[in-house]
Amino acid sequence: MTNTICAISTMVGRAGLGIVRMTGDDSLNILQKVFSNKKDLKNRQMTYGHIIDGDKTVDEVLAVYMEGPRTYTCEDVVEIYCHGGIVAVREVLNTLLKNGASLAEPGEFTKRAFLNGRLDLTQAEAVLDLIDSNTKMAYDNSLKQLEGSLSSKVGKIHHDLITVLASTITEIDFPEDENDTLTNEEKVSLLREILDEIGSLIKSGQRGKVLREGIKTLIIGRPNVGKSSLLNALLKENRAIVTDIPGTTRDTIEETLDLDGLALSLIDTAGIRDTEDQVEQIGVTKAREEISQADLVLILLDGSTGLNDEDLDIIKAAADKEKILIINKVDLGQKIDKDALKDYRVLETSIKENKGLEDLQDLIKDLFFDEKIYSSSESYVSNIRQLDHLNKAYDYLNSAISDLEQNVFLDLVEVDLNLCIEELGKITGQSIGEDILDRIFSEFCIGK
Ligand SMILES: Nc1nc2c(ncn2[C@@H]2O[C@H](COP(=O)(O)OP(=O)(O)OP(=O)(O)O)[C@@H](O)[C@H]2O)c(=O)[nH]1
Ligand SMILES: [Mg+2]
Repeated sequence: MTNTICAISTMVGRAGLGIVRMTGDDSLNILQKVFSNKKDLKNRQMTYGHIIDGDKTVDEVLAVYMEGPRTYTCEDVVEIYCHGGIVAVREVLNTLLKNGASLAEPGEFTKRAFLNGRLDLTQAEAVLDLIDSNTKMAYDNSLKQLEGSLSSKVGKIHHDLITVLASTITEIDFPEDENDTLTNEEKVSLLREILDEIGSLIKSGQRGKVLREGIKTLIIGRPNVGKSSLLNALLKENRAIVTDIPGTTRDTIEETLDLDGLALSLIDTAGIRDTEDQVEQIGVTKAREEISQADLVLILLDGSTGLNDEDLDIIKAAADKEKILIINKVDLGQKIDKDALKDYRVLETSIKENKGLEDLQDLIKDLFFDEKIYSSSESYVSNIRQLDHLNKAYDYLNSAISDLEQNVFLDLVEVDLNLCIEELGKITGQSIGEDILDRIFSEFCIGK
């Protein structure tokens, strides 16, 4: 017997419809208690009626009952399509709670799908990514992962490792029996292939991070160089206040831009200078701190005034960062000696006259985005948890290979291979603890 849980699965707010969902052994029974038209209910068929609480009508709805195991959770599922807004959905939910269902935890529906074997962990995580995606490309990647592209890759690696492990164990247990086992050289060459595959999955993680989280792009520079103007021009809206008074922006402003499927998380900052103004000073400190977190730093310079020490100081602060130097206000003349900046990527713009912005966007795309790679059918490792297990698996495998090459005890090789296999199992969820599972699913929204 599983307990029966329920939740609102749609956004609570002004909307035409809302969906309340329930899963567990008692789902049908509870629906029958609260549904006016229970006699017409049939498996997998939408039925019209009212949700009732005693003699009170709660809402006019469509309800469907789906018998497990061919459902999202593999258990019996009920969905009630009621009116949207904030009242109807809550009232329907309350009625279910009153009649024996309990409130679902975040991600509990998907967790049940995982525990009942319908999804593995990479697929369950893909559900979360799918909901969270804010560009089409991130969405497509999640969809591939949901269909099992990452699981099947990891599964193949897992399978190949077991072959080597089995041969190693046979060799340990029956040292005289040489026919059935792989030679050391054969093992090393197989394991090297597997190591390469894990390595390329790890590399895909960098791209996956960009897809999932976007590129954190910091706009930084002296006061009044046009940082907020750049933010507005890229977003094509007047998001930040622009004036000719230096020190206009005092706090950081963050907005997302979809650059042909690549999410840029743009951050406009307070112009960097020494200032007596306390509020502005906090903004300046914050701007400097943001540099360490950024994936890309756009440093704005004022072409009409030339370079000064403050500019050089800002460039230095972003020394180890991917960056683009933007000489702005070239409509007022260009006094910066570009030779002094020859080590950097430099662009000229006039935000006022809308010049150079296309070039800037193209350059960013070139830097982060290899269209051939992204549009291929490959899927990417998209989260830190998966990447962490892959890195550990890589290290264990590396050490197994060097043990084999140095002809040390096979028992040590066996240990490393086992540890490597265990790490891979954690990616798909075969070998993972309850506490970790709880943590993963707690990131979900309620009702999924
Ligand atoms: N002529 C000219 N003026 C520009 C250009 N870009 C921005 N400006 C003007 O420069 C002034 C400052 O622009 P902002 O975008 O507020 O500058 P900021 O870097 O955000 O300034 P702070 O927030 O004070 O650090 C405004 O009057 C803009 O209209 C440009 O390309 N050419
Ligand atoms: Mg500003």
